[in-house]
Amino acid sequence: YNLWLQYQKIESPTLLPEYQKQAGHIFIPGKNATSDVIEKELRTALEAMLEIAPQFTTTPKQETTLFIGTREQLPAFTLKAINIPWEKLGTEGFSIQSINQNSQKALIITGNSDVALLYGTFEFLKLLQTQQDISTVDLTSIPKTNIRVLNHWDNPDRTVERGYAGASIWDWHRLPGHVKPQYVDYARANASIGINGTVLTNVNANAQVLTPYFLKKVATLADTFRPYGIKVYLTARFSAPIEIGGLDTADPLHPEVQKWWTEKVNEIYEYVPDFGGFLVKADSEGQPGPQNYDRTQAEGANMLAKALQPHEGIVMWRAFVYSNETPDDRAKQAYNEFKPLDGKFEDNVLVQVKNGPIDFQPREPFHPLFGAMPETPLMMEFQITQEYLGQGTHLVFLGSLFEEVLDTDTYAKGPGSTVAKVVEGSLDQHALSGMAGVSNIGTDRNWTGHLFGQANWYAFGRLAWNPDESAADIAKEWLKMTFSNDEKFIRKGKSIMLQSHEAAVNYMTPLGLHHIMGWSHHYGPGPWVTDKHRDDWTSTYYHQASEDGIGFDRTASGSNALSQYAPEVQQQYENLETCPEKYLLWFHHLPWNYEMKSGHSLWDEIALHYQKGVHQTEQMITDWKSIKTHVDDQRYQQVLDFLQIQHHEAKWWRDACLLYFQQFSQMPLPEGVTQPE
Ligand code: GCW
Repeated sequence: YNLWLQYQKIESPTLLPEYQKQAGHIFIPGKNATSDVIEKELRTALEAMLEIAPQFTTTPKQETTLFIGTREQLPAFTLKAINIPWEKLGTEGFSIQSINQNSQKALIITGNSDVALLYGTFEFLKLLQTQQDISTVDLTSIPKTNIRVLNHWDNPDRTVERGYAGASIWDWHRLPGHVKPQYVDYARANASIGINGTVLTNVNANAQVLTPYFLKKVATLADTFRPYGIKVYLTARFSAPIEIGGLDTADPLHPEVQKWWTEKVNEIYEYVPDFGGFLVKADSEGQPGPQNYDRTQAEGANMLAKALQPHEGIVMWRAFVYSNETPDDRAKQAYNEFKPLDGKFEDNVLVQVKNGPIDFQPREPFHPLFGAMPETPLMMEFQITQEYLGQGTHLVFLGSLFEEVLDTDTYAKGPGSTVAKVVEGSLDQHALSGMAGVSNIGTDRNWTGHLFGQANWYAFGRLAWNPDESAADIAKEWLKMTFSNDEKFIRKGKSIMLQSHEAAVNYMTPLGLHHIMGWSHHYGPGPWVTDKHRDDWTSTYYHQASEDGIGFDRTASGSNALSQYAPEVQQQYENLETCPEKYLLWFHHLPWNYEMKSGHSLWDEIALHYQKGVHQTEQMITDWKSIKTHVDDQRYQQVLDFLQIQHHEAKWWRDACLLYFQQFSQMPLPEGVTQPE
């Protein structure tokens, strides 16, 4: 339940006294909700980790060893001793510096706002949790994106779309009367990793969430989160003026509709004075949108943006727009819809783009919109909940997936134009920038269903703050804070986490295969589905397996989705010599006997990847068993059970996919691959 804020007792005989000394007397001059929160967190953490009850003071004393204040609050002698890039810190960045003071060490945590101090405090606690040397700290941390939000796909009836961790944590029925302690812990956890916003409602939710009945409840959540620097946002169903407003149109250019939204927004700000804004899914999977009125996505987004502008709210307009009726490759549709609109959005609109062009697959190449809309801030949308990645039972560390996407070069402005730079806004100098993560949180006691799902929430927050952070470092930090600082434990734990994503890709969708999961629920294999519902939802559509080979031709001879990327990327991916094999069947349709770099035939290589995935899950079990002594029984056993399920299901994936594809390849399984029973 305590996530990465376990605050375990520091056992080290050298560190403990040092930490105790440093954290014993704390100066916090602030007198507001956020400084109260800082004090409370320090009390809880220091008592647990150091077994001390720290003394707090609002005026500096001789014995003060830890100073937590803004530039205006810090005593002059500390200001003289530190060197802070105040301007650069902005409103959320912080510095922690150690200075010599009356022959003792003093630590200064500072920033330009109370929330920055809270972030700095969590960083300080992390230094203790991960047992760092604090005698010579000099660190500055500034978020590289300014909107770092969770997207809850939580419905008003408390079901969670694609949620695998119980019901929605928003207990609407008991709000606003009852504020669950869990809301506070949610805010603490998020603040500790720099998340500063939450979209409370599902992108598919109906307009009900904008009615006063709900807004009252939303206001209570906003009040609870505010001291932690977290703003609330809501999803806005495009047809709300009809559904709850009694109008007969939702046409964004209709004055009545504009007036309705303006009034609705004004009303929301009466409940929540610092409301963040709207997240919108329009013209996609049955959701209404501007297309219903022959208007563009920009016209739709701008109408809402204008209503929000007087309040400094923003619109996060999703680019997940496609139609199954369009015969064109689904991977191309969002780009075709949005690219021509670059530069046409109001300043307070961000276009929110999923990491890949289809839909949160175990692995996708980056979305071609990244780098293609220089005039528009593009937000990254990652999925933390594991819809296509084993849901509530598979251990898949998504830090690796996020890192892979962020590090990829779009070549939009020549080499080095990584997706991270697009998202940070640094490539095109945008004032707004952001990252959204589809939440994996629910009412399960451990929040995320699978214990290691916590690591994905954690990794998302850390990468939203700094998209250049390394997944390996994040995994290490998380393991230390969640379990133990023991070196062997960390080594093995890291090995489990860092190979887990590749393992899942191997046993689910190796070499660029995608969307071959069971229809609709997306759990388990289903490459055979011949679905009557929608052409593009049949799994056969995505893998295109037949006697002549396998893979989706997205080169010029096929759908030509490749033409949506910068020329450098195009050339690299269209050429079989240079196309990374991990994307091979995403872009190419190849014969079963096509010779891979390894010398194996394509068929053999596919089979060997499935087998490797199975082996990797076995290795994960062995590694986990080897660190049993470092984990309490309950957590140990849950993870072990799930790893065993995962191993079993990796075999299911391998056998199902190989038997299915073998009908077309007509080739025997290579040596080393287990024959399905
Ligand atoms: O992949 C699909 C999911 C839907 C989801 C949609 C989206 C919220 O299967 O459950 O709806 O993506 O991102 O809008």
